[in-house]
Amino acid sequence: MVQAWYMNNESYDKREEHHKSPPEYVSLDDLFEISGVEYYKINIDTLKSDGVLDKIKSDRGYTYEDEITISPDRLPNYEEKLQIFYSEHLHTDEEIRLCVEGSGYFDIRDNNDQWIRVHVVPGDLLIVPAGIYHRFTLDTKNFITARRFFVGEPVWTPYNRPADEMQARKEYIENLSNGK
Ligand code: KMT
Ligand code: NI
Repeated sequence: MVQAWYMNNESYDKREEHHKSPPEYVSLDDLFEISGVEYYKINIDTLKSDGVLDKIKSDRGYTYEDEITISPDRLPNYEEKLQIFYSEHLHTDEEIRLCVEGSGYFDIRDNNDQWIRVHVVPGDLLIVPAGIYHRFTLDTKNFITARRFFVGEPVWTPYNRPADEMQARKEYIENLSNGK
């Protein structure tokens, strides 16, 4: 099951949990309130027939879909890619990921600029809004397969922080303060 918690800010291996002491968990409702990150639970076994994913795709207009596996022996230029994924960045569009195998961490900046670590496992669909600062890493199991969705032709470009002057950033801040 997905879990989210505030990170300690220590610099040891990013693949570890980085819990605070004592741990400080964040509910999915609170996660949405303070960051705009949305979560859906998908049943991987019935995904083709139960219509849940299909409804999300049609409601939100996701027309593009592919799959990415991140592991030392499955992803070309693995080290370089992981470094890019883990550099704090934003996108001009939503980042939509459904974990279908393995696991990993999406780190999300909350409305006080604190890191929340979201541990995704199979069945977890995360929608990271345009303009939010975030990053991704594998956990100590070093393996994830995720489906990626997009509205129209995909643009995966990361804009590293600082990107405060970007329109997507400004709109994100505006939407968050309006509770959208
Ligand atoms: C990204 O953009 O951060 C990625 O595609 C990596 C995460 S997908 C499990
Ligand atoms: Ni990203």
